[in-house]
Amino acid sequence: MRLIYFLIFLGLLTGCEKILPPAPGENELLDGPVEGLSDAENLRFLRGDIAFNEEVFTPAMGLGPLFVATSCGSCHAGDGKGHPFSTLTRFGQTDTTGNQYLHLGGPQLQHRALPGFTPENLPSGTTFSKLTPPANTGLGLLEAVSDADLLAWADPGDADADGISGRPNWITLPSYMSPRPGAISLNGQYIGRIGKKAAAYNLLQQTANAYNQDMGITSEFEPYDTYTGHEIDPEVSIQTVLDVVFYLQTLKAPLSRNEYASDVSAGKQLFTEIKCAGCHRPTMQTGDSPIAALSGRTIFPYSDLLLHDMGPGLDDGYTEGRALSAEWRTPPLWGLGLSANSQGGQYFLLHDGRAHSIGEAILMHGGEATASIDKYRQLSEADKQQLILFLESL
Ligand code: HEC
Ligand code: HEC
Ligand SMILES: [Ca+2]
Ligand SMILES: [Ca+2]
Ligand SMILES: [Ca+2]
Repeated sequence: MRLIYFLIFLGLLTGCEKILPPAPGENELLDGPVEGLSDAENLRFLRGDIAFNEEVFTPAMGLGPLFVATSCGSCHAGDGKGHPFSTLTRFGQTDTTGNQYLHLGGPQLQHRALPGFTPENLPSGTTFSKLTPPANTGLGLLEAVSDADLLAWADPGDADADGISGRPNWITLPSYMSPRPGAISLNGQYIGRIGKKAAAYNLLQQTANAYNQDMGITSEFEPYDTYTGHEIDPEVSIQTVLDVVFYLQTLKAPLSRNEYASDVSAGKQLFTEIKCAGCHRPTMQTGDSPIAALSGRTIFPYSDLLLHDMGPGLDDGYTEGRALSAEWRTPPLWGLGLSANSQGGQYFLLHDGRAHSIGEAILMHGGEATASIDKYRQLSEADKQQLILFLESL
C-alpha cells in the first residue's frame, strides 16, 4: 500500500510518463516468430500460439483426472523462464536401470486431481527433482543442429584433459517417432536434446508428454490416461499438437542487447578465456530443416546441448534415462538477461531455481566446471562485473 502512495507521490512530482516503464523493445520480448516464415507458416504459428498460450483445459475438455496445471502458458508465461511456483516434480531413484516407480505414478508427480480422484504423493524411498520451466525460445533452431555436430563436441572420456567431458543422452524413441534426417544412432538409441536432462528427442515428444503428464490430456501420440493407465480416445487433436510443435519450432531466438558496449565485449572475452564457452558454446550452425527459415542459420545459444556432471551440489539423486543424477544439459544462455522479467522481477536460475542471481548460479557450478569456476573466483571485481554485464546482455 505504502509503495502505491509513494508512486502516486512520485507521479505528481515528475509527471506519469517518467515513471511508467517505456514499451518494451523488440529485443526485450521473447514471443514472436523467426524471420522468413511464409504466410501459411505465420498462420500456423498463430494457431499454435493460441493453443499454447490461451487454451485452458477444463474437465469437459478432458483435463486430468490427474494433472499439474491447466494450460501450457500457465507455466510458460510469455514463453520466458518460469517462476518456482510452477515447478514440475519428477521422481525415481539414483541408478539408471529405468524408473522403479512407474506403478506408483513415476516419473512425474501430478499433485492435483479432479474431485473424486486422489492426487499423487511422493512414494517413500524415492528421490526427486523439482524443475522450474525453462524459456521456450529458439528451440526449433536447436532442434535443427545436426547430430553429427553434437557428437563432435562430446568428449566423454575427456581426451583433451581439460576436465570437461560432455556426452549425449542416448534415448529409446517412442513408438510414434521417426528419427530426423541424418540421425545418428547407437545400439538402437538416439540423441535426446530437449529437457533439462535432454531426455526428450524433440519438440514433438516434449509436447505430447506435456499434454499427457502436465494436464492429463491424451493424444494420438500419448493415448494413456494418467489415472487408469488405459488407452482412451484423444482429448486433443493431432493438428493442435502439431501446431503447438510448429509454434515452438518457430519461436524466434532471444535477441541480445547492448552487445557493442565496451564492458559487454570485454565480458564476452573473459567468458571464453575462463572456459565458460567449453560448455556454453557461443556459436553454431543449423543443418537442414523442413522449415526453410530454420535451415543453415548461424545461431548464438551458448550451449552444447550435451550432459555434464555438475558435481554433488547440483545432484538431486534423480536419474532420467541414461542421464546420471548429477548430469544436466548445458542450458542455453540466450535470453538469460530477460529471465527476471518472466520470473516476477527476480532471477531463479539453475534447474530448480535455487540461484537468485547470475553470480550465485556461477558459484554453484561444480564437477566438470570446477576449473572454469576457479578461474572465475580469481577474477578481479571489475572483471567479474564485466562478465555479468555480458551475461545480462544475452
Ligand atoms: C506445470 C507446469 C508446466 C506445464 C503445464 C507445461 N510445462 Fe513445459 N515445462 C515445464 C517444466 C518444469 C519444464 C522442464 C522439464 C524438463 O526440462 O525436463 C518444461 C519443459 C518444456 C520444454 C523443454 C524446453 C527445453 O529447453 O528443452 C518444452 C518445449 C515445453 N516444456 C513445452 C510445453 C508445452 C507444449 C506444454 C503444454 C502442452 C507445456 N510445456 C506445459 C513446466 C510446464
Ligand atoms: C562443464 C560445463 C559448464 C561450464 C564449464 C560452465 N557451465 Fe554454466 N551451466 C552448465 C550446466 C550443465 C548448467 C545447468 C545446471 C543446473 O541447472 O543445475 C549451467 C548453468 C549456468 C547458468 C544458469 C542458467 C539458467 O538458465 O539457469 C549460468 C548463468 C551459467 N551456467 C553461466 C556460466 C558461466 C559464466 C561459466 C564460466 C564461469 C559457466 N557457466 C561454465 C554447464 C557449464
Ligand atoms: Ca484426460
Ligand atoms: Ca504420475
Ligand atoms: Ca575435454
